[in-house]
Parts: sequence; structure tokens; C-alpha cells
Amino acid sequence: MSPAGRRRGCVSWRGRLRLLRALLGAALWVGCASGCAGTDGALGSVSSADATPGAAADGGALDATTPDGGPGDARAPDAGAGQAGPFADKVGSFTPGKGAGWGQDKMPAVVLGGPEGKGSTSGSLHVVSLGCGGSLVLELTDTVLVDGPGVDLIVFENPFPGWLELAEVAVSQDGVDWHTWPCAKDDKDGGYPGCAGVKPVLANSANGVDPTDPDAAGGDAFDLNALGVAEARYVRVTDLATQACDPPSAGFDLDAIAVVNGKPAP
Ligand SMILES: [Ca+2]
Ligand SMILES: [Ca+2]
Repeated sequence: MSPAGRRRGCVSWRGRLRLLRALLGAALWVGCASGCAGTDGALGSVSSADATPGAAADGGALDATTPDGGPGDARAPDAGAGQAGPFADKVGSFTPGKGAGWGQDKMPAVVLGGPEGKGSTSGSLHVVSLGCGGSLVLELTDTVLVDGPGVDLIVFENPFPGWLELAEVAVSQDGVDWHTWPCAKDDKDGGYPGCAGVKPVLANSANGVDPTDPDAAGGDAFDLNALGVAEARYVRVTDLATQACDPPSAGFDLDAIAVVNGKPAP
């Protein structure tokens, strides 16, 4: 928005969005759009998409479809996208498997930031379904994994009693050379050691449970020491097709990862 536009009485496009959200004023936006057209055409065309419910270009306060706008962005942060901290910062790649679909409209933000667990008896819907055999690579850009005492990484799915969709987890320092924790996907009596998707997720953004505390957060814990890996910047989760591949939520449902032992990225 140009200063000239402001002098003519039009607020900035971000200001318009704030007004829009504060007042639920779709009508207000239409009025401003027509009044401001010509002073701010490009931005107006972006913003006008916001006037269509469900087709928001930039999401808004509760939307998680796109990352935050960075420093100075007036929008409320979405699900951790871009925030510094011990969670995934980027999706490196996503190869959906058969029966995937759930959560893809909220990618990548839905798998960035912390977990949104629903406790010991129910599964979160704040996930993306990998589909049978699907695979997703997460990248850590600010806090990378290191092999510290005990558990270094927690992977959060949405299991609940009687329903597990297991995945194997691998890490890499360069995104090329991978090291995989063997997942004993048939070892029910042993509790499926080495697999993700076993333990319910207790931590969420509202309950104050520390998502980096392996004793409190829930989720499945991994120790780099078991792989002989000192550091890792990438985490890959691959569904093992342990349930039927019915769309749209087949396969492992990834909520988040958390770095337990980390250090600032080099
Ligand atoms: Ca360790
Ligand atoms: Ca699941």
C-alpha cells in the first residue's frame, strides 16, 4: 500500500485484513476493495481472495495452509510455521502413498510446529496422512538434532487404543545418506520397538505439557545413539502399511516431531 493510498483514506491491505477478521466484515472488504481499487491493485487481488470463505490466500489467524509472513507480519502465527524452536521448520519432500489425502490442504504448516495431541484415548485430526507406503521428509533449519543423553527425537502420530498405523523413522545430516531405526512392526508383545505411531500424544499447544519431555509428551522416542549418528538435520517418516489403505486417511498420520537434544544449526 502506498502512502498516497493512505492519504486517500484507504488503510493498508494488512489493515484491511485485520478489520475484516475483527468485524467478520466481508461486506466491509467489498466496499474497501471497490474504493481502493486502482491504488493497490496487485495486493487487492490477493486480499480479495480472502473474501471467499475457504479460499483464503493467506489463511488468517486460524488458518494453517501457509507459513507466516516473517518479521513484521501482522497475522497471527499459524501452527508453528517458521517459528524458532525444537520442531520441524520445513517439509523437504512428501510422497503420498495409496489412500492419502487427509491434511494435504493444510500442508506444510500442519506438520510444522509442536504436536496437537488429544490424549491417551483419542487421536488428533491435526495431522497429514501419509497413505500406505507414503513418505515425508522434515527439515530442521534452526535447531538440529544431536545425540545427547537418552532420547533425542520424538515423533508424534495420532494413535489411540486398538488402532495403530506404524512408520519407520530415519535421519540424515545431508538429506542423502539416511540412517533408519529398524521398526519391529509385527512385535505386538514387545510394543513395536523402533516404530513410530505407537504411543498416544499427550502434549498440545493448549495444555502446557512440554512436547520435548519424553516422559510427559507422549509420542514415540528415538535415540541417535542407537544408530551411531552424532547429528541430523533431516527426519524422514515412512508408512509401513500396517492397516488398510482406505482413503483419505490411510497410513501413518504425522502430527509433529520434537527435538529433545539439539543445538543451533551451523
Ligand atoms: Ca541420545
Ligand atoms: Ca493414525
